[in-house]
Amino acid sequence: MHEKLYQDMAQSIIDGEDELAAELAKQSIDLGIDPVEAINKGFVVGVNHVGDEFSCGNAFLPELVMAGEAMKAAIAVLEPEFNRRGTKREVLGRIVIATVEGDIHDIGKTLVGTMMAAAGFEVFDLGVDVPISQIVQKAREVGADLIGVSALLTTTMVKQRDVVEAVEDMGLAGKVQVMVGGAPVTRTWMEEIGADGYSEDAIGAIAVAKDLLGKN
Ligand code: B1M
Repeated sequence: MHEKLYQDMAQSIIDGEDELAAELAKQSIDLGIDPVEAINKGFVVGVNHVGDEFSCGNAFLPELVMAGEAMKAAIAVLEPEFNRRGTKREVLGRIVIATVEGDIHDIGKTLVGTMMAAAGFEVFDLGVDVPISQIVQKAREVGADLIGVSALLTTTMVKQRDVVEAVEDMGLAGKVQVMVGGAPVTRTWMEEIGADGYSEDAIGAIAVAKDLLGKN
């Protein structure tokens, strides 16, 4: 069901057509499709294709930029739908979320933040390319339970380790737990750097955060 729509969604990202991507996102809402399905079966297929072509040298930076913009346009349309479908009850916990210093990839991080907010977390999204000290200071300021750090580059993953160390250095260990994610990040990496939680996708991030806070 909806296979053609999912294919069109993927193609709109490959072609970098932001208006079309937004229109297809709207169509999916009108059809009652779960926004998570629309993203995973449609738009993400397209952006992964562009990423693969980029790594083989068949696509270049402008294509990557356009695919990113089209993804953002689609997610902007789907965002209110996450909130509408969310089951907001009591606040489950507070999370400061950011993409680490040196890294400007924001689509996955924003998606994780949006979905966690829809699931009942209070989310402080600091954006991209955020210095470690700023992340940890914000967590202290708002009394966060969790810090969530995203990294999309093998060269910026190491900054996640710096976050874990900064949490310890600032005396927040035991008070603030650190979750890591992003395309190159793995459970092994999480264990290696001593982080508390890892998820490969946004849905999983909600479950991990609930687990860490004993809210499952
Ligand atoms: Co970038 N880029 N990029 N890029 N880019 C990748 C990551 C790359 C894998 C492409 C490739 O070569 N195949 C490659 C990294 C290689 C590596 O390090 N191993 C790469 C590169 C090289 C670069 C540049 C260096 C290119 C250049 O300038 N020569 C440059 C870096 C700039 C910088 O950051 N300093 C760059 C730039 C860009 C754009 C700006 C053009 C654009 C980003 C636009 C934006 O974000 N506004 C872009 C894009 C679009 C990509 C790809 C194609 C797609 C990323 C994306 O948005 N995916 C990407 C290839 C790929 O990943 N397939 C690529 C969709 C998104 C929903 O998934 O972000 O993985 P993702 O998030 C997922 C999960 O990872 C997880 O949940 C999310 C939802 O399911 N998750 C978490 C994420 N954060 C989490 C946190 C959690 C838990 C789960 O807890 C806290």
